[in-house]
Amino acid sequence: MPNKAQSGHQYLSADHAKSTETDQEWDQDNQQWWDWYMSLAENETDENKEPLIELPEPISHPLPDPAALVDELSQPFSLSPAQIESFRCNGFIKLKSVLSPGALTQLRGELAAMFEQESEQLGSRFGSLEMMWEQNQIVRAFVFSTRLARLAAELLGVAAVRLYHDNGLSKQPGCGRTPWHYDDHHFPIATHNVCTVWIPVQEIPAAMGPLGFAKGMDVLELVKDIPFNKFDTSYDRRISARLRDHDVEVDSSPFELGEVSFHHNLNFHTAGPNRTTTPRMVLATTYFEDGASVIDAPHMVNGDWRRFMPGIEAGQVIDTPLNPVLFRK
Ligand SMILES: O=C(O)CCC(=O)C(=O)O
Ligand SMILES: [Fe+2]
Repeated sequence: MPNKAQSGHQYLSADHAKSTETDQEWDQDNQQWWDWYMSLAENETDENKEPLIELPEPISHPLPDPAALVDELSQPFSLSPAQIESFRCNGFIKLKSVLSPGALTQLRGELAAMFEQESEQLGSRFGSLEMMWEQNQIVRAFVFSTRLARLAAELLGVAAVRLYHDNGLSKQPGCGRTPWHYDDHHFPIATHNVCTVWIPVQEIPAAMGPLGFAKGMDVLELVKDIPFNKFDTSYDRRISARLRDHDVEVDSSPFELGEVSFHHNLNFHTAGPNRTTTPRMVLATTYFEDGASVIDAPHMVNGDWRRFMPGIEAGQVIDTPLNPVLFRK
């Protein structure tokens, strides 16, 4: 049994477990990647003994009719110059009332049904499903939403964005923290014009583990000497300590229903544990600037990236049918 300080070992293949190197590509699936990755988060052992907070089922709002859903997902949501400036300066933005309660109730139903099939195996883990849009028309409508893709393009200040992948994330009741990280470490895309929209499909009170963002595009510079460690929680712990030592502000505020966040791939973020009885379900969709290529040397932290960009090799421009342009000015 690996000890706590070596928690990552048990999730790695024999090949990965035998050295501290991270340059070899990931050799398991995306769910296995998340199981490994979540083991790199430091958790309070005392907190985990407290009972979970009992929450009522999320409210079911009346579903929109299909035409209303299409309309909602395609209408522009207007951003002020101050909001764009805030995203570029802080590396993230939270926007309220981007999606209606009914549309989110509908999306929650679809995600819940997909996770339901897995829930026995999921227990208190961090469930991840991706490329759902290939199979589910409602998820596809959200992933292909021009309202959301336009927001991504306007925040990044680019003419066109493509899809990297969708990601259904269910932080199950009792699941621990998400380790501090920045997504440029995860995505093998050779540009900084990348962002992710994180769409909660129920309210996320503090006890359910909202995504928490470190403010400032300069945070990476502040922590870049801290080495990533694939076996233990040291990276997470040291980033946390560094942010504290430098009084970096962290926004871990709750999410209302209808509120979404966009985070840049250089933004450092984390999430608290889910100490409630309700799974914390979200849809996260990642966009990148049209014209970007795969990095020259993909590595284990890039996970199952070949599944998201089939047939494309290191260094090549990303233009597969699974990475369509979702918005062009
Ligand atoms: O949902 C979480 O806890 C983490 C999600 C995340 O890191 C992301 O969407 O970039
Ligand atoms: Fe992330």
